Amino acid sequence: FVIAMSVKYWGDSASQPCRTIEYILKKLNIDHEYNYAQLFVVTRSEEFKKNVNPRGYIPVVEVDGQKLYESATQARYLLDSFDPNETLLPRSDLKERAKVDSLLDWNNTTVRPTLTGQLRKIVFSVMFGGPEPSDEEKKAEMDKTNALYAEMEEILGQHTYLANDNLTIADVQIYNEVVLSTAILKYDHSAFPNVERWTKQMVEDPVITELNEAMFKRLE
Ligand SMILES: N[C@@H](CCC(=O)N[C@@H](CS)C(=O)NCC(=O)O)C(=O)O
Repeated sequence: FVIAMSVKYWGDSASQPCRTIEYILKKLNIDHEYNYAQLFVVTRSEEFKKNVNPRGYIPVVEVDGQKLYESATQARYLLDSFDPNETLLPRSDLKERAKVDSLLDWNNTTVRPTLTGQLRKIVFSVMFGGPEPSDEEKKAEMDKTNALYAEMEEILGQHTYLANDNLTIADVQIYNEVVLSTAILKYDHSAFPNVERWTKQMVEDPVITELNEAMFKRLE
């Protein structure tokens, strides 16, 4: 099944979408060249923009000399190319595939803008000398986050994981947003028991635990 391909990766474990790609590289044991590209430092250098990604974002994956941008695209490409199983990302059953694709899209349109949006507004902007958010702004961000978790609670009431009863790459992608936001904001999920159950299931995967540890080390 596996065709010989040359794979290169640029990223940083502090980044949520990077951890999704690192998860795939580790889980499937994909031989690759690893390039540490420190978030906000290397990513903003002219050299990185010139040679790796003109948008200045990580993760970046290169396959046989072709650069791939956007973690959801990279995840699909790597799993479609290297995964002999169809659990993380269904391939032949298009209806099952659509469930996972839909969640990856939902991450880009909603989950990440909500959770990372909140972190930017409440924490990161201040760290970089931006304005302190007002109580009203903080409340608006928290309301959006609570509404998001309510939606996830509903989904996770229907099956064990987000797409179905197996862990898929959409769980990994969305979990990576949830774990960072929860750690920084000390968010309490107890009002959402299915979400809490799901976050506990996710850390039963040793690769998730390993990547969380790498993330926490970077955040120290
Ligand atoms: N939609 C993109 C998001 C990529 C992104 O936002 N990357 C952030 C890290 S999480 C980044 O590289 N930021 C670099 C910077 O701001 O200098 C994806 O899924 O790959």
